Amino acid sequence: MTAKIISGAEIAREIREELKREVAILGEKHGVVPGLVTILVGENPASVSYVTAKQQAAKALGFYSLQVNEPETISEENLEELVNTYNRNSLIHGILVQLPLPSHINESAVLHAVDPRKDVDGFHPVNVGKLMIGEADFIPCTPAGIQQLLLRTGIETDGAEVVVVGRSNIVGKPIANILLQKGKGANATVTVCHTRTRNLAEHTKRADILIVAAGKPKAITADMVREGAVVIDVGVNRIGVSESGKAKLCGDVDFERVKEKAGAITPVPGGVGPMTITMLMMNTVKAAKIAAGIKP
Ligand code: L34
Repeated sequence: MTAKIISGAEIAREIREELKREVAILGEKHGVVPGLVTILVGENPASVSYVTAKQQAAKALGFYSLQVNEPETISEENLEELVNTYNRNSLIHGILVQLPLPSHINESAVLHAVDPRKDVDGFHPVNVGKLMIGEADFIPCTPAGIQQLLLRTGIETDGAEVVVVGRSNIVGKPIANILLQKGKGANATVTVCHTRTRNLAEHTKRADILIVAAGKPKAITADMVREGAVVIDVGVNRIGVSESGKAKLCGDVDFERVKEKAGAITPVPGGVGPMTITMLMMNTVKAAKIAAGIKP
């Protein structure tokens, strides 16, 4: 079998068109302009590229958007004070602090400083807890993007065996939680595997839907995938630089071989990545609506 390629880039474009119309209506009918600030500490090239893409997307949708760059040496206290400035700024509905942060800064202390109502990343404990009980306002962007990919590709999750590889707070844990909730685009039987899982392949081979966020190139090979399975590759590994100077990327899945066996698969780039950015936009529109007392 040769897999259907699930184009995250294409689905992301579709959703952004929908959002663009929604933002226009918000402005005309309610005088509301969604506001997003993205805070970048240091100059990690991957982070620079992601934050730049987030700003471009925000501008293209007609948001009020601010990019704040801070040096690698900023103190935790000053970073938290900066976050507080935007907690108090009524033009800003969404605050994103790009991760990872330098090692001298306590990441969770900074994430906890974000007002949960402006937490468009869905990383604040209040929002993590709400997600767990099926009352989420803001679902973290990467897992939200994965759920949208499945929904919009018409992939049935109800009763499906989903196997997640990776247990990070950004991807593994939230996607597992999302897909086991009651409801549309969920209702799955979820297994979460990680670095201490005894026989990884034994689990992955059972999956109807295999979601890989291992952070390791080619962690999943063809022999680990069931014939016809849906494979979602969350990995974005930088494996060199092309002649044109652009970063060469690969996922966590051995794409060339797995695509001959899977029923559907997401590419890297052009799969989950663009969806992550789009879900940030969706969450920011939602935050703006909630702040204005409009039903989201
Ligand atoms: N706070 N930090 C916070 N929120 C997030 O949701 C993120 N993440 C992860 C890293 N740190 C974060 C992102 O934004 C990963 N991530 C992310 C965002 C976008 C893309 C990949 C990861 C993306 O657009 N990837 C493109 C390729 C981009 C390139 O060429 O570098 C793709 O097609 O996969």
